[in-house]
Amino acid sequence: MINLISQVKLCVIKNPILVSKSFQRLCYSTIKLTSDNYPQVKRNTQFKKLTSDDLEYFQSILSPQELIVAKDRDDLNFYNTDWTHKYKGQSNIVIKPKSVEKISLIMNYCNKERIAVVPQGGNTDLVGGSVPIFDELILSLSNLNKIRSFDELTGILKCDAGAILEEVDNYLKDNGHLFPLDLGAKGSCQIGGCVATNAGGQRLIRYGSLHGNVLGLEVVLPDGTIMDSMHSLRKDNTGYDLKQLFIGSEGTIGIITGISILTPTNPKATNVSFLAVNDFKDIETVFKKAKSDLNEIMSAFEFMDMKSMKLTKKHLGEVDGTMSFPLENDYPFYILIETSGSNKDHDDAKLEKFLEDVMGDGTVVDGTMAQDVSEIEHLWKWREMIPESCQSEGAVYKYDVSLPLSQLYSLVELTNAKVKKDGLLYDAETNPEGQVIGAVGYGHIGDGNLHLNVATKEYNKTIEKCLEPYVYEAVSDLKGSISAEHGIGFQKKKYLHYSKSPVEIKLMKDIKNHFDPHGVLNPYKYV
Ligand code: FAD
Ligand code: 2HG
Ligand code: ZN
Repeated sequence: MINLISQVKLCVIKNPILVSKSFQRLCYSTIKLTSDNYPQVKRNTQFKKLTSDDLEYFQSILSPQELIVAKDRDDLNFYNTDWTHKYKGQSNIVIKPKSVEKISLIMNYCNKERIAVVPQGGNTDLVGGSVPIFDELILSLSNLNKIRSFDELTGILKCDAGAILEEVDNYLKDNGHLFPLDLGAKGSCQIGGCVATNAGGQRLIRYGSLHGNVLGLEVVLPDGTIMDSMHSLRKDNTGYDLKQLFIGSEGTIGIITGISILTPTNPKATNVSFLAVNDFKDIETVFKKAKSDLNEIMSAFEFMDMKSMKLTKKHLGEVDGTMSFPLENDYPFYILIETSGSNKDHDDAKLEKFLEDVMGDGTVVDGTMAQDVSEIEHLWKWREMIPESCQSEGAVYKYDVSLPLSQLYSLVELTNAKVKKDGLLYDAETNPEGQVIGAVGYGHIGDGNLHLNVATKEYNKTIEKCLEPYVYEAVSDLKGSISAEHGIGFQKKKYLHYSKSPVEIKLMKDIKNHFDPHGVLNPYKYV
């Protein structure tokens, strides 16, 4: 048999670096307050402003490590500012309880006193959901971070909400398993935050969504009641499946404190290939064939466009000049395919045949395959660093949408045309004043999920008005969803109707009012 991989151009990957920690930038002073940027959103006057009595109460139950009170305006910048530096609140207090009971006491008190609370995990949210809008108290889960139990036979893991995804994944790998969710923010995001946003990520195509994998939750309700539903049952048809309501509720109806989740065994063999195609239509062809030929071993199918890779090349070059691009030339589109299975020879043979076919018929015009773990990480890095790279020029407007596959990329083209028509697209010669670098597209093709990122030099109202509601209308016209995985948060609250009917929105409001009649949990967001 011919060695088919030798037909694929293999690049030498030098000095791979691992950046799994989320990107943290330090220039907080230039970020505008959300309340100044969105003056139409008013502080709810029913909410109490914190008094010294409130502080005394918190001090009576919390140790100094569990309570941060700002002495200076900038002390809580990290907690007040979102990952994209688009939203900035003005909270003066962060509470980091070490036990579920303390969270319960705090919520009971805040509910009675009408103190608004924002639950916060790793603060990697991309829709302005994890930071206060005004002076809401920040309740961080980061001190509640233990693995509670793991059963190797069933693969059921129970952990605290504040456990960091990457740490949990490493723990599971040491025990022959892995977390059924993987995403670029794994070094910072928490399991509770992922469940609260129903995060999707790169493994969804293989392991399904958290709605399927989470077996039970422990939740502190807004009045402090603890709902202990930490089941280990794969099958349980006794009435309404209450946990589902909290998965994706973005901290609006309860604080998730514990998670019981089914984890798969860690595949023994993993392969990653990085391919290039000339047309978006070719991605569809490759995907269709991968579904059929790689079938049960396919664990990720991601795409990136040329512009997203150019921004990443520039950013990675600036961050670490040693990161070589996997291919020698530029192409309009790239695909990253990961396979994972239990028999390396079998998987290699399948992948080799697949690559031979798609390169042989000219659908794939260039490609490379990782040869070891560090090369796998290197190839993934070119995908995972895109979100960070897209804002390296200053700012980014992020849209995370579900669309029918055949129309997925048209949204990127429409958006570029719109910013150009509005005179906002930067061009060194014809429009040097333009503030928009460009709209780029990448995402989880296997899930019909496009990430449209509009890279800009700054956040400003002219750009925002050009993009919104334009993008949401276009998504609605294409029968898509305005949020595939990042959620609603503050950014999309007023646009929910593009994806939900009036009846659905009314039911969502009823649910919110049922759990949180005083609206103290994560106000000004979601519904
Ligand atoms: P936070 O950002 O702190 O909070 C998120 C929301 O959940 C907020 O509304 C907050 O109030 C609420 N919340 C947090 N913890 C709790 C809790 N314990 N109980 C109740 N409510 C809570 N998302 C994807 O779906 N797929 C991806 O591939 C993906 N990749 C990303 C890559 C990068 C580089 C970044 C920065 C983000 C990415 N995200 C992705 C966004 C994603 O939503 C988060 O990374 C993750 O799900 C949020 O976890 P967190 O702990 O940081 O939560
Ligand atoms: C990803 O898939 C994340 O990389 C982030 O969901 C996407 O930043 C984005 O828009
Ligand atoms: Zn994503």
